Amino acid sequence: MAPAPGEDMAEYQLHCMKESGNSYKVALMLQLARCDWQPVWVDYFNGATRRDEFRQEFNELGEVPVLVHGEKKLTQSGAILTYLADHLGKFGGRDSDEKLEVLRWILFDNHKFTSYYATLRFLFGLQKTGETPVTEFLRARALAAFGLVEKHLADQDFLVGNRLTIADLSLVGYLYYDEPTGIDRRQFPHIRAWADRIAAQPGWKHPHDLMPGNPAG
Ligand SMILES: N[C@@H](CCC(=O)N[C@@H](CS)C(=O)NCC(=O)O)C(=O)O
Repeated sequence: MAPAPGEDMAEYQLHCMKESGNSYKVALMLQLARCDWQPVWVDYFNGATRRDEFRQEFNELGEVPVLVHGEKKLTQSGAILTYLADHLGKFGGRDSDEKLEVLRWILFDNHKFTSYYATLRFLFGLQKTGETPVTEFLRARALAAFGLVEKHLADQDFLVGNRLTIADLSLVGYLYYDEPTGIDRRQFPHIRAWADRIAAQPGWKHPHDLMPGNPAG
């Protein structure tokens, strides 16, 4: 919930909900960087992001996450993570080559890793559509993307530069949720070890412990 007028506001407000791995990417960044931030719950499942007021006030694209930082309203988790890495001087690339490498992984994540996997989880795990040609297609695409990341992580602890960056925070966004997807993640031991490595970072929290769900339960 947004703070009432006059109530103390944190430096950053993250419009989000606990089911959203895209929001979690930003929540985890704020958490690991020990920022002064607060979540603001968005009633996504009752269509809040589709309403004109949300689109006019927060995001013309009709999506969470939205990060409010003073006068700035930022959207797209990859853009927000890049802004925070630059602003905070944390978890970004150390030079222009690393920055490009981080961007490359974030683009891959948004196009092929999160996008297929999160849509599969939404349909199969949350909406419980059962198996359909769409879920089969998404699973095949997600498995291909997982395979590429598994190979990359076979001989390195993190995606870029052997240290935690916003590329890791972006790709790992959906990997702590338990809803069924029909993908057995035990097939991907390097991805599992990498997600555990991120979960071992000081201050790490599960998405459900960082962001609110429906207060009505
Ligand atoms: N590429 C975007 C994806 C954001 C996104 O898809 N957000 C979902 C929730 S996880 C959403 O708000 N969807 C609303 C809709 O599609 O109507 C990002 O990384 O921020």
